[in-house]
Amino acid sequence: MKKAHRIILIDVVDPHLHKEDAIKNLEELKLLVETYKGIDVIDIIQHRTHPDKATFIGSGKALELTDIVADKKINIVVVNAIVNPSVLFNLTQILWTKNPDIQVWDRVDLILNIFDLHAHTTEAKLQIEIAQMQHMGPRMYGLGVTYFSRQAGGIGTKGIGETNIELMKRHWRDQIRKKREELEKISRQHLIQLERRKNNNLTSISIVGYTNAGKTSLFNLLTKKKKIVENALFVTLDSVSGRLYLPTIKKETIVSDTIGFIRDLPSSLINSFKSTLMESIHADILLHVIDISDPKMNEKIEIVEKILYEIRVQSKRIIYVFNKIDAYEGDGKKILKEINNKYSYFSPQFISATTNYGIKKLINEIEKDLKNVVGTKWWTGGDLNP
Ligand SMILES: Nc1nc2c(ncn2[C@@H]2O[C@H](COP(=O)(O)OP(=O)(O)OP(=O)(O)O)[C@@H](O)[C@H]2O)c(=O)[nH]1
Ligand SMILES: [Mg+2]
Repeated sequence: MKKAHRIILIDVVDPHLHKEDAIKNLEELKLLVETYKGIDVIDIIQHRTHPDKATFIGSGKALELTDIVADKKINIVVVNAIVNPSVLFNLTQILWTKNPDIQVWDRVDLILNIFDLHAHTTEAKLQIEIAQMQHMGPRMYGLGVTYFSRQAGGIGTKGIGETNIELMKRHWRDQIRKKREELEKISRQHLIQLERRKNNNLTSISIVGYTNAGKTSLFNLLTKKKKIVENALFVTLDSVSGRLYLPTIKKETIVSDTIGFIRDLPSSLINSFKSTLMESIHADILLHVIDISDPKMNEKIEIVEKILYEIRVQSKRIIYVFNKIDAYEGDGKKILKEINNKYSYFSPQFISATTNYGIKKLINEIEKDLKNVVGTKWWTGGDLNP
């Protein structure tokens, strides 16, 4: 059996951040890490500090970390932030003395590694590879410089290292270009397929939302499929489609489920997932699934809205679907009123994908909205199997 990774989590908290929020952030980090099987969390450090330019956690903590890495035989250090590659490089170099195989990950590395575990299609795999190469690149050159100049006897013989670094960079760039070309081919196919659907007057709806909101559970209900549902983050990575029969108009529409969103996703990462997100970008209607039982609901709604804006969704209609209503513990009437006031533009729907509550009403809303969005042409023709 493969040996488990021994990992330490470092959560660096802005001293101005409220203590409760800091604890919640840490919980999300723990959830993220737990998704990654084969990892033992050996230690967690939550450090309140302003980020240090060189090491992020500060030189004192970095030294402390060196001892922990040695004592507890740690092989992965995860920093819960998105940091400059030079910082990760510096930390790796400091910890190298105790464990030459040490890996220092930031939040993006962690998310990418989780993505890697769940990616099934060639498209998703390629997107992750490219994102990983882009994210790791600068660190690799940095470590390369150190490695080669060490080999060459250190200071004064930098020239040899530099030549090698140039070679490495060129090789790296070529690799990324090749992968991009492969991905572009697949993306073009994907786009052609979407165009064909439109030409056949086929409508589509896409399920989006924060990770773990219950998107796949709703997808399964609507399409009668059996995709994996799990209480973990990023279970779904690819985009899958099914069909939903709309009873009053006696027609089918395509429903797709895709990757969930999370806070602090850098734009570069979102961009590299554009191919997978294509279904959502071009859908006639988006169902934004929200976990109403989550205390951080409002913040998560905002995060999803921001990402939808960043990927430039072209849907003319977004419906807010408040899920897990069965698990809501507060004053039900009050929250319903609040949501209806605040999000009236998005025709809030209240459902439970577990108990089926509200699904019929949601389908009614979808039918009504599709009619408005797509127009009457759609009702009169169209081949369902292009
Ligand atoms: N109580 C309750 N739990 C639900 C409901 N819908 C989904 N869940 C649970 O929420 C968890 C996440 O469900 P998924 O459908 O996998 O969520 P997702 O949004 O697809 O998650 P990712 O693909 O990981 O982003 C699972 O444990 C589900 O059983 C609901 O209506 N009520
Ligand atoms: Mg899912």
